[in-house]
Amino acid sequence: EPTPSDDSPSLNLAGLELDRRDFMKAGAATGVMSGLAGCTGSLMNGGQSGSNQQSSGGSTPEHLVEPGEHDEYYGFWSGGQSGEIRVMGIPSMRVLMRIPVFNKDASRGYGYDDETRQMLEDAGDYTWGDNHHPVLSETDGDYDGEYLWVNDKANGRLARVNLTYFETDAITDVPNMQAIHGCTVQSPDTKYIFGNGEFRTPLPNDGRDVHSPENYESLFAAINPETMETEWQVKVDGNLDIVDTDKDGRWAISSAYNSEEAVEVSGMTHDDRDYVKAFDVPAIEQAVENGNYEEVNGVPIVDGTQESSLNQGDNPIVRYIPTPKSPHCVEVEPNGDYAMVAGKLSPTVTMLDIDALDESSDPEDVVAGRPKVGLGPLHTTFDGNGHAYTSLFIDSQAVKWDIEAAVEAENNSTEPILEKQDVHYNPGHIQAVEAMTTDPDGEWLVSLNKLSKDRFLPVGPIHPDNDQLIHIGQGEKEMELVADHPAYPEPHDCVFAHKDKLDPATTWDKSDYRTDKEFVTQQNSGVERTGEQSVDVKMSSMRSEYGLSEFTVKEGDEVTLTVTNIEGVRDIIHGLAIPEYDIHLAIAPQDTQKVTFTADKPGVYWFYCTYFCSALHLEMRSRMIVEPR
Ligand code: CUK
Ligand code: CUA
Repeated sequence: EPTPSDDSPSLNLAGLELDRRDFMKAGAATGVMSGLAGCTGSLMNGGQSGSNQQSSGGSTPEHLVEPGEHDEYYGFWSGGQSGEIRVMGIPSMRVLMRIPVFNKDASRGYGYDDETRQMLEDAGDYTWGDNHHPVLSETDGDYDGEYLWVNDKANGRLARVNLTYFETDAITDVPNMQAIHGCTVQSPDTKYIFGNGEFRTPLPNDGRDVHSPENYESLFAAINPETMETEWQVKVDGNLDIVDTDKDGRWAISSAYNSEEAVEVSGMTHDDRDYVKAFDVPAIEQAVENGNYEEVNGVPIVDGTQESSLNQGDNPIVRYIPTPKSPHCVEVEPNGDYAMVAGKLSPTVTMLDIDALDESSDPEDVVAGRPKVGLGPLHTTFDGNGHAYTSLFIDSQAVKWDIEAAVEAENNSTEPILEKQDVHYNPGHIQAVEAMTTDPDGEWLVSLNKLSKDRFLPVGPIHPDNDQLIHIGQGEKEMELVADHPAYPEPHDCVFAHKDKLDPATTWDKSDYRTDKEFVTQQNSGVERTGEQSVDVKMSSMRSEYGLSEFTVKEGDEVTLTVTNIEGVRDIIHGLAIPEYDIHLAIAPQDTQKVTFTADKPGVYWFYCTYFCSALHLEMRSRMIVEPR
């Protein structure tokens, strides 16, 4: 008997829940705000003050990764408003590393050395980002372990993380887009990274049309994965939300809301329907090639609105498929047959038949199934065995359902719902191992719960999220909750790759240096005055000294300090901190870091190593002497 973490006193699958579904349907159908308020109210306040009704969590033997053993999967978590990516092991749920992306992070020297500081400056010079959707590069529909991309919802940016070095190597500020929300790689071979500009703004957003919301636009962008340049954009009606692609490189399918194009919630929820947008990628490429675009800020923008001439006739570049109001996510299942559109306000998942996009001009033909999964469906993931798992925000559950049974249920009374697992509480994304490939492994699933409420020791009014690990069996009914995991605010999504698909470096290869940096040995450590007020300082670092025991500059000099870690063995990292100069470098074996600063404070500054590297780590320090001018 499921015991949903809900305030409804005796919610059960057969009775009360149906009543509530009907209640919600009535609200959505009539557009009556009181009906919707019952629903969005729950969505906003997280539903209910839940109590811990299921005593689970902790480690089970199958979940335990013994000391010295490795996890089976890498998990990459978005960090939300922290701006970082977190690397975790599955199934241990141990945090293995944090990768700063849109945020400065002294522990890795990110944003402090010249190269990463310049990268952040060039990408708008913001100090934070809001990353939601980490996605992995694919070759032939499988993760190839090369790169990860992630969006910045706050500032309309896209970043790339190099998975050889586990560091951010590119950030692009995508033109004409204020908030990139949905973000995905184009399967099967990562020809593009697609980003959805969620917020509608004037084009360009330079002060024109500020009081004319009817002229605001929401854009879909195709970004080159190598150059990180935006190749083209498509403007559409409504606000774009989440995007996924088919498995053949033809369609990118986006959820969308606010077809009313209102600027307030009441207007955004007025109509009964919204429209999923299916972008016909080759058709858009053709339109660009034919010159059917306007150029704004250097990017070709193709008109994909419903009135556009490119959308008349039998081969529109964007198909508008009606769905229940304000759907949340789109996820394409591993075979590439169906795209699952989670209802959010509707208790259903709308299944779109991807082949039918091409075969029928009647959008209603495209809907292959509408399983009733429960209240507040947000995201769906897959185990590769014909099952889908949908998160239910309001019901606080993960629901397992059978994909083919859901299609058949349209014509007979097949019951596609197999099992419901309580989660704690109010899940957003749900993700199974390798779920975005054409051949997921099944076995593990993580529910990213937005609220943890009573699950952990209280730590003040800002609570962690709760990421829960669920074992998923190969049979019909086998979801088992095995661990709770508090998460720093705030992951939205994650993606898991088998460990064999990655090949991380243990030391740097200097031929991989991204910018022009000299590898400094002990012999060529030294100081060179390059101008009246500029000095080049170069030095090596190894256990347990820097290549220079001191260097002297003059007050006001611009100092360019280049430091190489000449260690050849893994895990011997040297740091370099300069007190009162706000400088910290973290230098991996065979890596070189460079920092440029003005020596504006005369005095003696003991710069020292921050990574505990040897028994003489504490002694690993030298003097920077800044002589008064
Ligand atoms: S998401 Cu961005 S609002 Cu459901 Cu993928 Cu959390
Ligand atoms: Cu080098 Cu501590």
